[in-house]
Amino acid sequence: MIKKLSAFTSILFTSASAFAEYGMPQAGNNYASRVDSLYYFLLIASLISCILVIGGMIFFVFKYRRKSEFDQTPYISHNNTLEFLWSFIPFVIFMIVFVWGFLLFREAETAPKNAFEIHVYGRQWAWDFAYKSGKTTTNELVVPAGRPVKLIMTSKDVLHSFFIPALRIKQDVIPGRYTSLWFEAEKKGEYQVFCTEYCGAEHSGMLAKMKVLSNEKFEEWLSDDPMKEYEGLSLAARGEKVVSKKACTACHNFNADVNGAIAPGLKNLIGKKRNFADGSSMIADREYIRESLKYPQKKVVAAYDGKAAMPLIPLNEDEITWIIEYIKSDKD
Ligand code: HEC
Ligand SMILES: [Cu+2]
Repeated sequence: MIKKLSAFTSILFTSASAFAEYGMPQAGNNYASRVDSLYYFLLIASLISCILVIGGMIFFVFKYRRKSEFDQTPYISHNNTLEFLWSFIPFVIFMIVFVWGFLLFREAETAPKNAFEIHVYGRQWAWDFAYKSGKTTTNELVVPAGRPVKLIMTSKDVLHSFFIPALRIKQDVIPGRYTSLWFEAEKKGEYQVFCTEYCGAEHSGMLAKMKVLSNEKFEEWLSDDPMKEYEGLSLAARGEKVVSKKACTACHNFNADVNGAIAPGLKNLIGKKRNFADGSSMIADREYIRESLKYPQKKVVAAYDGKAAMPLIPLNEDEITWIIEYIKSDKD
């Protein structure tokens, strides 16, 4: 008996955990759990109404079906009590959902005054982050745990949308205007960030990681020497690191010299002839690469006129040198 019971409970637990996989993604803070509660309330309320309405329909179809030729439909004009109940009860449920949703929405919309601010730029197809200390990252949002964080966001090209499923928040990122998003991450760890507004060919690759660190670790990270990760590397190897960190590789293939679907292949670019959209042409040199990075729209390669544009990605002089060395280097 006890054996059977424990077998039964273990089946119950495994199916419950299997069900959890189809349920909500992990909740990174208390706000996320409260959004889930509202969702479950809606789910259960809908399930109960669904059973009542469809069950009632099936019941009446059977009970009042025409049993003989002489069956007559009874004449019913109305029923005050019933009509009141089936209007008033849904009204109460709707009002609960509205007020509950409104309170959560208002909380998500009003950032505390002392929030730690981080600038976010969406671009085809990466997320750039800029901290007030001057630190910048791409596709890596590092935040302190247990401290309100406010993201001030804009787009460098088209419409994007910043979505952190674990925190149950998302917000459109719009060219030519600022939008914001705030949250307080409670649990340390790594979370996925998505772009949820279709923004072109590589939209599905527009992913970022959010790293939640303890406050001390975060302060340490923020004041870290940005050159540390390049120590001991050749200039070309640093360039390779930069182009992958800045997500140039979302558009360019650095190991091929043929034109890709989205952007030119950049292998052995120096010394190659380039034709531009304005009809001019030149032999690519260092100066041209530098100009392509600093003023991407100045010379547009003819084959890509009117297609995905090269975005302006902030790079310092060191990084530009490394990228040029990387483009020049042998890659086989
Ligand atoms: C959204 C896609 C995209 C991203 C990201 C991107 N580029 Fe480009 N890039 C282009 C396109 C399209 C062109 C061709 C049109 C033009 O010349 O402006 C181009 C042109 C260039 C050129 C001139 C190429 C030639 O064949 O003449 C260089 C050099 C270049 N990009 C380097 C980079 C580097 C380095 C990065 C990262 C810091 C980068 N690009 C990021 C799309 C992109
Ligand atoms: Cu996007």
